[in-house]
Amino acid sequence: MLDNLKTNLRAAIKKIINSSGVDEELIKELSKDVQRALLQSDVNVRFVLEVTKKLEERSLNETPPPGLSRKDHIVKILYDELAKLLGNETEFSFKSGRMNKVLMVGIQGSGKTTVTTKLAKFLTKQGYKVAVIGADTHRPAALVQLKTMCDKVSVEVYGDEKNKDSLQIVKKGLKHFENSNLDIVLIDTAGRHKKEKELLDEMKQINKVAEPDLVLLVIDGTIGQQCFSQADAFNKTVPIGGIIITKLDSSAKGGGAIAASAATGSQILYIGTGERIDDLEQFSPTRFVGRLLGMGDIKAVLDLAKRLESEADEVRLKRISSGKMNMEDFYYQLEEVTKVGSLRGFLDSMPGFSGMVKEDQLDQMENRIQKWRYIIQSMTKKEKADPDLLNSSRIKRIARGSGWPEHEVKELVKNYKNSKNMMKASKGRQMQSALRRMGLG
Ligand SMILES: Nc1nc2c(ncn2[C@@H]2O[C@H](COP(=O)(O)OP(=O)(O)O)[C@@H](O)[C@H]2O)c(=O)[nH]1
Ligand SMILES: [Mg+2]
Repeated sequence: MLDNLKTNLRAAIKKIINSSGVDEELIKELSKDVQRALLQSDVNVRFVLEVTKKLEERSLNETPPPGLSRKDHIVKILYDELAKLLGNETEFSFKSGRMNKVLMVGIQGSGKTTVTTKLAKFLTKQGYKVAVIGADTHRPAALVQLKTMCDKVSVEVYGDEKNKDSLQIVKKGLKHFENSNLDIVLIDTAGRHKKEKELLDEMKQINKVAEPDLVLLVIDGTIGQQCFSQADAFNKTVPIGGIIITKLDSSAKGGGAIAASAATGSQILYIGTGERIDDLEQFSPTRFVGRLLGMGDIKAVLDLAKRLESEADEVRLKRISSGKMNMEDFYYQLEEVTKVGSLRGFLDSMPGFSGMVKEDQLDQMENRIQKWRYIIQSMTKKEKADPDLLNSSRIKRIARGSGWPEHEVKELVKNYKNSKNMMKASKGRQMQSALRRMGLG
């Protein structure tokens, strides 16, 4: 699957790994290689440029965490940016204790019926009780195809060859399964329409009748970046809850298909990778990119990066607790607070903050942190490392840069100093226990 893309990306990485040193020229070359690889896989030009611009910028400007080589850091950046291109990392979860209705939509030949049977098996294996409704009334053989395949995995199919009214079939099918204690019912629909509008109209009606919990759009991956407009057209008619891209085994345009689908904002939930019933995979952007780049190489790098990040945290904590906190550390603490989201618990045990904040002031506090974030971001590296440099002319500049008045900058500096002094007085004990309680220390 996506063999060309895989080969080209890996070749690009190899060039970096085998180079004697990293310089701007090499990064530009990597960027060009990646561009070529993605374009050949039919990824939209705009996405390609976004990815490689980020890749160049970050590779040139970011300092790798101590201990991680510049080369490995660049590979990690490439991995990050590609994964970002392919969408978010969420999973759909079926509600327990009732029948979840899943409507399969897509144009004829996209692979709906095939995916329906694949999914029936996949979900059955996961322990769900699954059944299928065959509502493709346009193709006489459709029901036979569905029944033959579902029989093999002991999944019941409801259908009626003589009935040409797909809405009625859906209604009757849902009634038929009403008391069967099902977890999931998959509804396979038709796609044989001369005009796109007719298909979309029928989808709208079926959607109304079925009231599905999840609408899955099945798209043929061989159409590449055109997936975007197709998904968009469907999405305007029925709210698409997830996308399945098929035929990735036989498509050179798979990369483009995945990127374009992700760009619609809908989650890609599964991919089809062959004609056999087991050729279905749950989709995860990071796992997918990992495999694309050769997980063997990349996983070690990622593990190392993660470990180094946490080691860097330790060094920081030591610095904070010995009273040597700088503005960067202060910023880091603010970030941790918002990341973890338990502002209350954190503030209660932060010297310099506790007592200052009452319950009803929490919102205000969050606004203040946001403000401080902008202000700190307007400081130079030097100023962050040594906030004692902040004289009135620097404060004036920072105020202008951040868009906040000078007294706000001064307020931040005052709080920073308070926090630093108290941290020193308590030898960081309070800070550490707060972090530990949140599983950070
Ligand atoms: N190579 C390949 N072929 C597929 C895949 N999924 C479906 N097909 C083929 O695509 C054709 C149309 O599939 P079908 O399920 O009938 O599409 P529908 O009209 O949307 O129901 C069939 O010949 C399938 O075998 C896939 O992941 N890989
Ligand atoms: Mg079909």
